[in-house]
Amino acid sequence: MIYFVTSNKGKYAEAQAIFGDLVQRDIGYAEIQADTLEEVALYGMKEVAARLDGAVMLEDAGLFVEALQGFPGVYSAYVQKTIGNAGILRLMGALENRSAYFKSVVAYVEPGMDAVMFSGEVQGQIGFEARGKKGFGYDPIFYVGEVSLGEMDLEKKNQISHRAKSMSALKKWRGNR
Ligand code: ITT
Repeated sequence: MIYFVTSNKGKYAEAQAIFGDLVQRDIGYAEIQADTLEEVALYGMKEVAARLDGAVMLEDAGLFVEALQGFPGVYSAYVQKTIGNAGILRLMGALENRSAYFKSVVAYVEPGMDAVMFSGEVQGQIGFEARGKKGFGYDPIFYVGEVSLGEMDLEKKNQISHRAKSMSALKKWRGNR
């Protein structure tokens, strides 16, 4: 059994489908202002590992838009809460370069060991409109091919997503020990 510290039910559902034995703990932790998801995840893990006894993981994710020089990146949660998907579509306007990627960094620790981290990315395009009600966050405006992540079932998203990649890498690492 692993504690997954997250406030995000969508993340939890996707991770649970991969691991099968996760327990969601919505206990909150400080997300520092840093340049990389790795720094945010590692710093958060220091706090969380001190508060929970057992195997613990947390994940920091972000959307990186090429034409916006990687924005919202490490600020993705704040931007989603403030301007949201409509705001990103407005910022993009009619820009031709719609390339973007999601990145997920998962940090994992057990008592007596240093934290390990695994990352995953999925390349896609910011659409011209939001489509679909599945998933969460930026899913409706992030397209892989003709389909937005908001239109994909969890199973389909888990075949290609940044999170599926980072978490499968962690799962494999645990299995190989
Ligand atoms: P926790 O930190 O509590 O785990 P959070 O939702 O704040 O939950 P992040 O900081 O990792 O998670 O996520 C940054 C933002 O990016 C947030 O607004 C998410 O909704 C969004 N996001 C993360 N993964 C996503 C995904 O797979 N699809 C769409 N949006 C995603």
